[in-house]
Amino acid sequence: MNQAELVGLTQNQLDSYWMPYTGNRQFKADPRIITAAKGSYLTDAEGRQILDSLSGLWTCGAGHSRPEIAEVVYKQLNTLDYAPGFQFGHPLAFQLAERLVDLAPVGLDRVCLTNSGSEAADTATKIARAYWRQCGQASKTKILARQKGYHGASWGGISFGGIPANRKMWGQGIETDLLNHTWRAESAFSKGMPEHGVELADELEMLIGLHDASNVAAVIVEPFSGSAGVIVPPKGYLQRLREICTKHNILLIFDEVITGLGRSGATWGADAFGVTPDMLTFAKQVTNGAVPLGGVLLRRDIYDAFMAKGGADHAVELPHGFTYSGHPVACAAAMATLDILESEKLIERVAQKAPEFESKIHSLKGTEHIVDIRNFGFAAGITLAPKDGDPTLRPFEVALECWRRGVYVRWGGDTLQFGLPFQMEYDEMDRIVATVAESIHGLEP
Ligand code: PXG
Ligand code: PLP
Repeated sequence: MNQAELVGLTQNQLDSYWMPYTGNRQFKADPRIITAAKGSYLTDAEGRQILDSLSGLWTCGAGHSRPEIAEVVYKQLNTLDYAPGFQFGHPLAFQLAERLVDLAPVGLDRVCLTNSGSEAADTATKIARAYWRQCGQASKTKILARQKGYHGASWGGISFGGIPANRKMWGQGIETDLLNHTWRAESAFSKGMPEHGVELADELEMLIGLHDASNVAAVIVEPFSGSAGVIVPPKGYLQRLREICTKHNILLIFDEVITGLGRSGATWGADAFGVTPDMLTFAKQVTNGAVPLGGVLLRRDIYDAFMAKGGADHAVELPHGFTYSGHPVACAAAMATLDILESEKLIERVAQKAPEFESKIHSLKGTEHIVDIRNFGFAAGITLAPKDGDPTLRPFEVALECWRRGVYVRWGGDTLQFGLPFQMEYDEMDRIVATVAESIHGLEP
C-alpha cells in the first residue's frame, strides 16, 4: 500500500488536488503523506518519525504543534473569529503592530499586515511606487531585484523574482531588471559570508545608469537568497547596495520572509548583516507557520507621506489591503509565537549553535557529487553536480532517499536546503549530515 492508501485517500481525492510547487505526477505515483508533527519531527502515514530539517517550509522554528499557540488560537476563534479590517479594527492587530515595530531595526516603525510572503512582497513594492508618486516623482516605477531571488508566486514575485523556472511560464510581468546573483565558483565552500565579491554590488550603479534613477522605485533583495539554496552575500555587499540606494534616492527593500525572526541568528537579517533597509517583509516564522500571516515593516516617513497627501479627512490614503489583513486568529498566533521566541531565547540559541551547525554541514565537503556548501545562521544549502546532464535530478533523488531514511530534506533546482528548527540538538544535526552522506552514497552514480 502506498502512503495515500494507508490513510484511506482514494485515487480520486489524490487526483482532485493540484498541489503547489509539486511534481504532481511523481507525487501521486509515490505519495508522501504527513499526518502529524511535534517539535522537530513529522509523523508520516506509516507512523514513522521523520526528522524535519527545514522547519516545515522555513516556518516552524519554534517546533511543530506548540500548545501555547494552539490554545490562543482556539480562544481567539471563540472570542472574535473575524473582524472586518477595512475601516474597523480589533485590539490585537494594534498590539501586534507595536510589538513588531519594537522588534524591528531602528527607524522601521510602521507595519502593514498581509497573509503571506507573496502578498508582503507585492505590498512593499506597491507602496514603493505609490510613495514616489506621493512625492511628486511618479516616473519612479521600476523594481530592481536580483537573479536567483525569490519573492513569492504572485505577479510581483514572478516579475522581479530571479529563479528562471518560476518566470518562464507567464509572459510579460511588471517592469523590472535584475542584478547578477552573488554565487561565484571561486567562493565555493565558504563558511558564512564569502570574503570576496563586494564589487558585485556595483552592478547596481550600472543598472541605475541604464534605467536612470528617475525611473527606479526600489531595489528588493533577500539578505541571503533562501529558495535558490542559501546564497550568502559577500562581505560588504549589502552595505554597498545600501549606499548606492541612498545616493540615488531609491528605496531598499529586504525580503526577510526566510531570514527574519531568528533564522539568521538575529531577529532580522538586517541585524545580522548590519544593514538597515527602508522596508522589510516578513511571513513564515511570525506565526511559527501555524496560521498564515505576513507583513511589511517600513520607515515612518513613508507612512507620513501618504497621510500628508491623503486628501479629504475621510479618504483612504492607500487603496490596498486584503480581506484577511490583520486577521485576529493570525495576530493571536503571532503574539504567542513572539512570546515563545522570547521566553525560550530561541534566537540566541540559533546564534549560539550556528557555528557548530556550520562545521557539521561543512564536514560534508569531499562527499562525492557535492560541489558547494553554504550556510548562515540555521540555514544551509548544498549544490549537487548534475546527473545525466540534468542539474535538478540528483537533488530530487537524494532528498527522496533521505525521506526514505527518515529525514525530511527540501530540494529545489540543483540544491538541497536546510532550515533547522531553532531547538535542534547537536545529535540531530549529526543525523541530518550522516543521512545526506549515506543517501548520496546509497544511490547509483
Ligand atoms: N519571499 C521570500 C524570500 C520567500 O522565501 C516568499 C517571499 C513568498 O512567501 P509565501 O508565503 O507567499 O510562499 C518566500 C517563500 C523553499 C521555499 O523551499 C521557500 C519559500 C516558499 C516555499 C518553499 O525554499 N519561500
Ligand atoms: N476576488 C473577489 C471577487 C473579491 O471580492 C475579493 C475580495 O473581496 C478578492 C478577489 C480578494 O480576496 P482577498 O482580499 O482575500 O485577497
